Amino acid sequence: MIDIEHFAEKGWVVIDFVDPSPVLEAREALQEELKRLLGKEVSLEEYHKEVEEDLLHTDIQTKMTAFFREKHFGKAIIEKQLPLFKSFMGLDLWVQRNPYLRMARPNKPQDNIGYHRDTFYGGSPYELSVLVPYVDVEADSALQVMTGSHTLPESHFPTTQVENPDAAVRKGSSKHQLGFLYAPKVMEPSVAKDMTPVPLKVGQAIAFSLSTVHGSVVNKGQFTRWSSDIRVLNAFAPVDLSARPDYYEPLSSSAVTAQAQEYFLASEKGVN
Ligand SMILES: O=C(O)CCC(=O)C(=O)O
Ligand SMILES: [Fe+2]
Repeated sequence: MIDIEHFAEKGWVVIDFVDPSPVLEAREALQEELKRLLGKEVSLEEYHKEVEEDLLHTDIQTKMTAFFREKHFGKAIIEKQLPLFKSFMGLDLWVQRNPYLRMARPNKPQDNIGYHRDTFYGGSPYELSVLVPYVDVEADSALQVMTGSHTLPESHFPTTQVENPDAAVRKGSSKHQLGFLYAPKVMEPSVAKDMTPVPLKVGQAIAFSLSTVHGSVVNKGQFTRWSSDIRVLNAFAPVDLSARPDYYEPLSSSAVTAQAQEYFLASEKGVN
């Protein structure tokens, strides 16, 4: 079960998956695809030793992301944990269609998007980010979160919007399409002291509200961090998705919702 009190108090919670098998399958498949792209066996953890150059790294991340999305690993992973998510956020759920695949090499700040709240960019606190690692992640490599930040108002966190100092991140560029922001809203440096790293093992995830401050500035560990953050939303949450109509796909329905949908589908078709 998800520790609901922990989430309520802190705005984030570590989840032990009830069925880690789809995570292990995704890990295996990523490993195989990486071997195919590099033409040799390189572990996910040691990837940075093989690919130091940024343009090549971005090209590989682009290809690995396309592969991850084609295989629908994100939905498969969340689907196998449905009992957990249903008790946490309801019976009628949607899951993100095209999650990002993040690859953060050690000592490469340019592989990270820094501290932020997704509410800065139009995300809703009704949306949950479920960050799933494909390698074991120790504290010095881990995503960091600010405990208790989830219920603080936007006015509590002043930001300065800048053009990304990384010239590879521009509107429409490859890195932009990988989830890097071309005009990030930069938080004050003082937030760093309130950030806590959350180590994770393969088969675990960290779930947090999109209003929780989170992020990472640089992977200070020894291994490349591979993860995907998969959004989950209650289908009836008051979130305006008109600007991103294809962002979510259906994941689960309550018994009554499923029958109501059949009724409306039949009515549309003019069946009587
Ligand atoms: O994995 C990361 O570095 C960032 C993830 C993130 O920003 C998110 O899940 O919203
Ligand atoms: Fe984020």
